[in-house]
Amino acid sequence: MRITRNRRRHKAFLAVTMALLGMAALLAAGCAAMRSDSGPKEVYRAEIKPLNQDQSRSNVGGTALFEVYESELVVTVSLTGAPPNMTHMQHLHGFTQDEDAECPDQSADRNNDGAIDLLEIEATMGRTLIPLHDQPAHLAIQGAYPRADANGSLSYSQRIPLGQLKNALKAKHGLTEFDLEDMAITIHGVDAATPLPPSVKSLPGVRPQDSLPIACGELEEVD
Ligand SMILES: [Cu+2]
Repeated sequence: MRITRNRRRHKAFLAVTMALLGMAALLAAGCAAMRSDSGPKEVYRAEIKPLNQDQSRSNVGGTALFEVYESELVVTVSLTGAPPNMTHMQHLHGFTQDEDAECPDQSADRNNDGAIDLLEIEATMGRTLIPLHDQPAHLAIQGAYPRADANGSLSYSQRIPLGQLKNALKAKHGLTEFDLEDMAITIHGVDAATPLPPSVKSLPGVRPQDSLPIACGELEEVD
């Protein structure tokens, strides 16, 4: 009697265990499938290094990550050493023809005033393509850019609708090939009180202190 009951219990226990194991296996398989479906299709990374250190008197560094999903581009920038307590313009720069944007070296300072200004970076980086603020797909230079805290740390994260972004790039710049590998990111802006030579050029209506490039990074695809 007792043995039979125990055996029955044991059988029931086995059945429940097998069912649970089966469910666990199904769940694991499901999760793995979901992960591979929802992960980024491509990932690009830029190592950000300082520019114009004589003017910025700072050592800006960090990384920018660009994750391309089916319908979104997710951008994450994290920096340290930026001029503190101020917003910093940041953009993806590039050429509209098939040409690789490169961060400039000191030879980009064509007028030899000691600073590589916004117009001088165009020779190696092309034009401003994508502003990394709160509405990048609008492509307007104006927007809410991230702010460096009192320690000079800056972090930015934005999900950009990819279809809208590509359409805007095509309409505004005639860009038909969207290739992040050919782009480079710049961070701009020194303290408003920073003395700059009058020859430092900027955009109309933008203080040269706000547009001076202070860091740059070239995008590389991550395998
Ligand atoms: Cu820029």
